[in-house]
Amino acid sequence: MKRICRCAIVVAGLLALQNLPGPGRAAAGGAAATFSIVAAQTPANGELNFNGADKGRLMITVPEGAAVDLTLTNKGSLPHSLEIIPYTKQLPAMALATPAFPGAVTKDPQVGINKGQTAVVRFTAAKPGKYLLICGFPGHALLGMYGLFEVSPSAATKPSLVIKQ
Ligand SMILES: [Cu+2]
Repeated sequence: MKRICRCAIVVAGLLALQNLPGPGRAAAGGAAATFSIVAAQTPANGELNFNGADKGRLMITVPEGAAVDLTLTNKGSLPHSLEIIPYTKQLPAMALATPAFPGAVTKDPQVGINKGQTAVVRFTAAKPGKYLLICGFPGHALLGMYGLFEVSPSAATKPSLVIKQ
């Protein structure tokens, strides 16, 4: 019985720790939104897809203030990258110089990462609204390598990643 009680205290303590602000977490207590993004997961759209989805069919939603953590893995034969940019119907020819949020871009997005490589992007979703998640390698977003990224004004929104068929 004593043993069980001690375990319960440890578990409660760990749960409390998870809610504390720390590296990669919003100081304001924003939810952690962690997603795995795979460039060229399938051959769809000439491999220009994220998690198999092209042309805005991948949709990520996070609450305002979320500490977003995106891990990009490249399974394709071409270089790929990831950048969050403000929503636009005029897809850019390549990565923008400045992402929508500080840190919301992989290193050297116009060069990208190669097959088998991984890059992590961490940022705070500080402003509600609609954004695009694009591949910044020249030509890829224009050819359909982009998804939608939405920041909900409601802190109660659960982070989600949906692929529209
Ligand atoms: Cu790409």
